[in-house]
Amino acid sequence: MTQTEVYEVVQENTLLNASFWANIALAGVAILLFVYMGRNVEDPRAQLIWVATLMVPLVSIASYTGLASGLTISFLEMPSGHALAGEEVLTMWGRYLTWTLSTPMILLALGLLAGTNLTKLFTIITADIAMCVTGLAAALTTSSYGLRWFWYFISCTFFLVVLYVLLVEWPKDAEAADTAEIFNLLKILTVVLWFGYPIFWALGAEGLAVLDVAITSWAYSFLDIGAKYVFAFLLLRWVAANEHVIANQPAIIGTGSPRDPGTGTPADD
Ligand code: RET
Repeated sequence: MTQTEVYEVVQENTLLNASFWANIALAGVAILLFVYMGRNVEDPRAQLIWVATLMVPLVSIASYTGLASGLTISFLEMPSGHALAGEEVLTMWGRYLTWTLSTPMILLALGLLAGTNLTKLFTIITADIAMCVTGLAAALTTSSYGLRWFWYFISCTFFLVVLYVLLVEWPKDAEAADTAEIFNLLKILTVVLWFGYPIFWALGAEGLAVLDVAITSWAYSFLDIGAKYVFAFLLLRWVAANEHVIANQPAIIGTGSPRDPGTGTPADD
């Protein structure tokens, strides 16, 4: 199918098309709102949280425009064993690709809030990118049904690493950083909503094909609204009001802040 043909299919499926445009509109509003909310943030670390959060709707606009234009959607023939074997199934692979960019931003913002160290941040972000890329591989594999699920399994394994840092490591850090209350709220929101993605993948046309493509797309769009916009709004509102708490955390790497170790008074000897 050519891109124009895919575009026409999207145009004809009103429910699917609406799920894309609703998210484009929402991302536009979110960008303006988040710029406004962070306009007075001055501490470099708090600013980094703000920039990372702002990247989420920016990536989202690109992601949904790719889908709405038919650029990042393909019709793939499912292998034997799949419920729709031999049929061309609409695959929104652009979603998995853009999650590779948006989810690390969410985790960077959360990690900075929790007062993470560089090792944990690196671990969770690499595992998260690997989760998205292997999820993309699961969606694009057409040679073998078993291998589609094997990719899915690999992706879930990376997801477990993400969950471990989120649920075990960062709560301890957040306690020490005095950000436990807001961190725990955002952690629960994130964990609950992120679980929805592999569930809808498994139930949607790419997995067991229990749910129709447009329903799955709306499900992802709703999850996106909570995991991105509600998350980002709560985080930015807190950061704007509690900048000093973030500013007092030790730097992970040089942030340009005068409080960085090494820029203070040299020790007497
Ligand atoms: C896939 C399928 C393979 C198994 C797993 C998945 C997890 C996806 C997640 C996505 C989160 C996306 C967000 C996007 C916001 O922009 C790739 C669906 C584990 C957790 C939060």
